[in-house]
Amino acid sequence: MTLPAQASRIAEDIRSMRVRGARLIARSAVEALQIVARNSSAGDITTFVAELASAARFLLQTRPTAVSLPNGIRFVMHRVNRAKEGGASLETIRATAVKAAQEFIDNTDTAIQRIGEIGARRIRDGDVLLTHCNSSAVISIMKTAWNQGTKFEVYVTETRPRFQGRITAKALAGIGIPVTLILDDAVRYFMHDVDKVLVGADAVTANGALVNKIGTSLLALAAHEANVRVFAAAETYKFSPETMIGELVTIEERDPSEVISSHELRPLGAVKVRNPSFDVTPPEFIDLIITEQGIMPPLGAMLILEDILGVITPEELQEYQTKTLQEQD
Ligand code: RUB
Repeated sequence: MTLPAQASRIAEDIRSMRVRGARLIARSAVEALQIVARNSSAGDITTFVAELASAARFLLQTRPTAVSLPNGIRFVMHRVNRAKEGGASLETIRATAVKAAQEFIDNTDTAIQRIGEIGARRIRDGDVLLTHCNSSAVISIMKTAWNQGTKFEVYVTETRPRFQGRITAKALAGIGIPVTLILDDAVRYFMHDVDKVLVGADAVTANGALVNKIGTSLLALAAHEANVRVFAAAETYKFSPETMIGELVTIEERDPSEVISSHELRPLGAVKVRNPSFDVTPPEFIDLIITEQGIMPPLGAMLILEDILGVITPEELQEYQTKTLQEQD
């Protein structure tokens, strides 16, 4: 199956990181699915649903770590399959797909707005904050607090190898927030100045561990040592249902050339380069997770997942997961 040009451009943008950050990745993938549903010329329900499922599989392969992506795709496909099983017509199923996609997309906006409002209450006048990489949820919190008149400053790590910290620094400085850009390696050096660490999330696991940009766990370790609180901002669609049954979140490993060019590497001799893009911060190193439903300790992750899935036992989840995979085949 060939994707409509606009949808395959979105997939390529995600793969090449022109579109990045867990929220935008999910939102864009769901938008691509919406385009496929709108443009499909399938003449029957089976072909239509197979086209959507095939596009879903293609989009799922673009980036492996952001759990928001499969969750967004599931959000649409579940509704499509439910409509199909309920005997709906082709046009009703198409409308269901388009509407579900729009609902998810709208939700990505309302969720970070809400996270901004909830998280802003945790920032006090005079705070020194530290963040890593580039998270729209974190920026939403800082922007909301700043617009409410809270005065604070922010250390931003540059976030090697792709320097997303510069995007964050620019966004915050653009609002007027005092920003200091620091080396990733300097977090422990500066940690004694910091009141709170605030980071985003690519995934939250059932036990409350946080998957985020490589270096987050080191930063959390330094914060733990210095008794500095660590907050993670994560919409509930970043919580991973698979981790309820012991699956691990896949950590994306990107091209070594992001770390060092082959031209610079050659003179070093037989040197291997590794470039994992994310790491896992254990729940013990996270104080609170800020979601659009409220603030909770990491161990509350299970409640969010139970709420999302409407399932409690691992057996039920296993059944859910098998069904989901079948639905996408
Ligand atoms: C981005 C990153 C962000 C999370 C959360 O990594 O790790 O902290 O995705 O972002 P990459 P948001 O640049 O490799 O995609 O809050 O915008 O969803």
